[in-house]
Amino acid sequence: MNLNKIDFKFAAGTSSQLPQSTLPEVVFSGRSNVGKSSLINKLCNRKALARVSASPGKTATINFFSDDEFYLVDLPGYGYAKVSHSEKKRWAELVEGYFAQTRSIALVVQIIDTRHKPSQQDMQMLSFLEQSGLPYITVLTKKDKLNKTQLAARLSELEEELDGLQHNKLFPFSALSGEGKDEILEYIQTVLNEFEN
Ligand SMILES: Nc1nc2c(ncn2[C@@H]2O[C@H](COP(=O)(O)OP(=O)(O)O)[C@@H](O)[C@H]2O)c(=O)[nH]1
Ligand SMILES: [Mg+2]
Repeated sequence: MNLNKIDFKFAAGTSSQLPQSTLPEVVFSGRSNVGKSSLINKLCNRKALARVSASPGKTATINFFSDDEFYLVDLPGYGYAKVSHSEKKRWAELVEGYFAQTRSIALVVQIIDTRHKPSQQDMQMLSFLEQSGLPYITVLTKKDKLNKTQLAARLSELEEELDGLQHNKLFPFSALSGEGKDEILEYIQTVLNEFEN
């Protein structure tokens, strides 16, 4: 994995536009505005590889980035209240279509805001991942918005909120300070190495 070489490759707006899965894929999923683009940019050391937006709900395509060794797959954020019914349907067709295809998914990075109880859609996504048997981790974003005591409290609450999700691995992260970045990158690298063999 050579993150300095990573570049945008293509965007799919419907599942029929999805490119064939020719390389291992690391997939990023989460609610709109959770910090997904900020995480991707930080991991890749780039300012605007994935656009960071203050107005959520704009990314409605699955975006593929690659260094020619693996794909970084950016799913459109869910849970944005202001999108139309037809847009929600398109979102569902696209994301369900992606996971229904035979793809080389090496890892799903599910992203949750450290501060908040996982939403119903977060929980749906996590149970889907659990049942599918896909390898996944959970990144907890915006940890800088909590002090040490609050963070410790949220982490213990999350253990209960995510109870039953046995394989869940939690990675607290801050896009501001970069805390958690090295651990996440190391995990992704290990998974990609194992996936190759
Ligand atoms: N304080 C703080 N703000 C963040 C962090 N990650 C994202 N944000 C902010 O949250 C907003 C949404 O971020 P973005 O990456 O566009 O979220 P996305 O919609 O999930 O891609 C932006 O204003 C970011 O600057 C973080 O770790 N800490
Ligand atoms: Mg985004």
